Amino acid sequence: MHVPEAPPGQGKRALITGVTGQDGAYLAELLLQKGYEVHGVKRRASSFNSARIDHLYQDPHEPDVRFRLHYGDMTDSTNLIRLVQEVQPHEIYNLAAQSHVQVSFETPEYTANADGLGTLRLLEALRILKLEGQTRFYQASTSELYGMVQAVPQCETTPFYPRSPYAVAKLYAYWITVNYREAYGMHASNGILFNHESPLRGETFVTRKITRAVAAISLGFQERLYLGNLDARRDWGHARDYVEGMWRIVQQDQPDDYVLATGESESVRAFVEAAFAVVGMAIEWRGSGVEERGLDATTGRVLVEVDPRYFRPTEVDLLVGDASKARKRLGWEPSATLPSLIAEMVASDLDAVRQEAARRDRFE
Ligand code: NDP
Ligand code: GDR
Repeated sequence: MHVPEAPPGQGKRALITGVTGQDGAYLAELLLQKGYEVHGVKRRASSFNSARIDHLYQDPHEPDVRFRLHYGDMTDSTNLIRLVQEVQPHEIYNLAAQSHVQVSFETPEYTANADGLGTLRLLEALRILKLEGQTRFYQASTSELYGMVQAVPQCETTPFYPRSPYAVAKLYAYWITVNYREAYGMHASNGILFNHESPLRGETFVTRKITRAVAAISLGFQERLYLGNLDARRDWGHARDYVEGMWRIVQQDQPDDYVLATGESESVRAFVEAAFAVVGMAIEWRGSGVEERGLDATTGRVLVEVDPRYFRPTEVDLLVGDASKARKRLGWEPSATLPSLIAEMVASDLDAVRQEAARRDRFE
């Protein structure tokens, strides 16, 4: 008789910090599909902040609920200890962070607290509760650790040179994860993830800012898009592929650190061109530096302008990752291409802008 295989997560509990963010939403969905009981940590906010995970919501009064939300904050040790004690997770995915590089220059102390010390608090919670031998730990590390270009493509052995308070905080988180692995034998791993995007990407990161603007401009609801450094190059993948990589890292017998990246790098300028091309608009660039403008090639209208407000005090010029180790050991491959990612994001923002317009019309 054929006995169907149990899903890999059946009987397992996962705790996700940052569940309301882009990656938290995709990861929660993935782990639920894999049969896990998923516990997410969300912050209290004065308005709803759960739009990305509302489709996963289950009424806690129903039987067999597998998705639960808990209030929490990475700056509150007592809260984290209590949550870990309550949930007794088999796996923790630490995704919570003040994740905006430019904002970290404005809020450096808070960023260090949430992103750096927050990671320590979770690791200590595991030790205090004597779960260090049982609970596996994933730390959301970042290609921002490489910062100032030392070598390309960047891999697990490339030296770090962080270039923002965010990256410095994440450097602490990276090393404290390694240290707890070595000191206490914890199954604690870092995923060094290069930029990954999706229709759920926060609206102030450059890709989503561009795709939203392209949608609004092409439908006549926005005049112009203001950007900072057009020359920065990034290795952009799809968040859905990257959360699968996170899960695979945690499933390995031995904890370790892995780069996840596509191996391709493009400039912000090229991303702008590709996004406008999705709506049939071609961009012609004129001028240079702060004088650079992106013109509609057909009408000559200025669509893109440089605003130095978006320049960073220290910039990361070039990121391109080498994910050979992940490919070999985890069997991980990114499935999305940059053109398919951009097309998906623009299509989703066109829908969103149309819906907003329809809503506005109803109220007028
Ligand atoms: P988001 O900014 O979309 O999500 C961050 C999450 O962290 C949100 O749920 C946010 O809550 C929560 N959060 C922020 N501060 C706190 C706090 N003090 N206590 C509890 N929760 C908090 O980020 P992404 O989903 O894009 O990224 C996930 C993680 O991966 C982050 O740690 C990021 O730094 C890292 N990373 C991201 C990459 C990317 O390209 N996306 C690449 C490499 C690493 P709220 O919704 O309330 O704001
Ligand atoms: P990044 O992402 O800093 O790489 O961090 P972001 O999209 O903010 O910037 C990418 C590059 O675009 C340039 N840029 C602009 N950026 C923003 N946000 N807004 C603009 O108007 C603009 N114009 C040009 C930036 O200078 C930069 O060079 C993201 C975050 O998700 C981090 O949490 C994560 O760790 C890294 O990716 C990997």
